[in-house]
Amino acid sequence: MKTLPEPPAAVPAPADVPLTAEELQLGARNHAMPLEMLAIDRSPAGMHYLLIHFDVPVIDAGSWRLRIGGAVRRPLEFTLAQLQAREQRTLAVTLECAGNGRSLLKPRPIGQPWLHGGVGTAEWTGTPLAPLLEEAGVEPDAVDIVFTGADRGIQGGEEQDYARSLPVSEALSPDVLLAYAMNGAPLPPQHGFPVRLVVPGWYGMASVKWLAGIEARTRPFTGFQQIQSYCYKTDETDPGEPVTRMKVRALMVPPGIPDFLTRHRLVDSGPVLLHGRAWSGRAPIQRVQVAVDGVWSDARLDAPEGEFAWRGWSFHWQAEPGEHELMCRAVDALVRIQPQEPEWNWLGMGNNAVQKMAVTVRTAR
Ligand SMILES: Nc1nc2c(c(=O)[nH]1)N[C@H]1C(S)=C(S)[C@@H](COP(=O)(O)O)O[C@H]1N2
Ligand SMILES: [Mo]
Repeated sequence: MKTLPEPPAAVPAPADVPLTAEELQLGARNHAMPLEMLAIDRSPAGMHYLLIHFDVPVIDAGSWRLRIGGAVRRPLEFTLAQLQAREQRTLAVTLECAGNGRSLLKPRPIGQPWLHGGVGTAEWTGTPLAPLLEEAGVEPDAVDIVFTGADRGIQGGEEQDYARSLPVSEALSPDVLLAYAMNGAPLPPQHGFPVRLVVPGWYGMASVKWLAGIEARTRPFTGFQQIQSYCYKTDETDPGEPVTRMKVRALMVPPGIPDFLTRHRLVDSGPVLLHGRAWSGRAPIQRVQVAVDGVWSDARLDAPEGEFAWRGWSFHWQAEPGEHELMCRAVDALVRIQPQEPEWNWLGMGNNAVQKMAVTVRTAR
């Protein structure tokens, strides 16, 4: 008789090994935003990054219902048309996966193998969640609102629906949306059709896709995606601090042209406009700086385009022939800065270390 394989550990140990086939499989399913798309303010669906834990559920919009229940005075149920008939709001929101930058850590935590591209900004249209919760009448002793997706799978040996919670006070924020459109079109299947949560300022895991149910709870939610994953853990046994809002970060459009395989950049000498985007989930962007060969200068900031969307920046570089290293970093209004080197943690969360890019400058012909 064959013995079954050992169930996977809740969290696989970080490794120094080359990329595994499993990570490649995840990386191919969940694509990054190509960094040249930092040049446009709104990421088209198809360019916006994707993170899908299990399978994309196929949902019939006609029979879909959203249920609001648990510790509420009046459980409610909505059709898509009923949600669309309510107050409508559109917000430009930068979403970033909490694991963005994971594969730049050494040793490498095993999971979705992001480099820098786990980010995007779209215009999300939907109805604010707060009035719905007020109509349902969340009981005063409720502590968490749990959002459950229609996708189901196994992670850390535990079968689960994808589910995340927000503290009641955060769920009642006027900016949290039940979104049914992305960049003016119905949500594509991969981004949560027919309705997803959008929680501006938070790392992406909070914005539950394929929303099926909303439940008020009088005890803290202890689902896998809440307390096992998405925590800053020092090691396997550390419960860690929960991952919440996005840390401050700037990224740069890679200048010049790439080498196909290595993506190493080749730039013509002379004036080069370096540009990119910067964001923080906690406070407005105050400053962006660019370094050429370790010497930092201030970049110019574009006008802000909404409280929750990334901010454009640019910097004029006089490129001299030779090998150079470019870096960029941002500071937010709470004077949070980016670490020069990654801050390692067990699950590879929130790596907002300064982006570094090697470029070869050739004499312009
Ligand atoms: N139901 C459900 N919601 C989900 C996820 C998921 O796997 N299932 N992934 C989360 C994570 S980790 C991120 S980073 C964002 C990604 O949103 P996007 O794919 O629209 O960019 O969705 C979040 N919402
Ligand atoms: Mo994520």
